[in-house]
Amino acid sequence: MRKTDMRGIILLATLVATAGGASAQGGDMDCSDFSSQAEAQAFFERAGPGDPHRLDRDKDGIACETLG
Ligand SMILES: [Ca+2]
Repeated sequence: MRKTDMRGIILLATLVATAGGASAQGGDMDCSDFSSQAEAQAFFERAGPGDPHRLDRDKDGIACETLG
């Protein structure tokens, strides 16, 4: 296999992995989908205003207080 072929395969795999991550973020996320509060908080902040995933039910700006 030529080196250029391998680069194409790696690029394709990267694109597929990126698309998979994007579609996962498109679905509704719950606090139980995160392993830590910091992770949930980062996602909550990236998701933008309006709390579309309802990670901050009491609307104090802190997502998933119940996570450690
Ligand atoms: Ca909260």
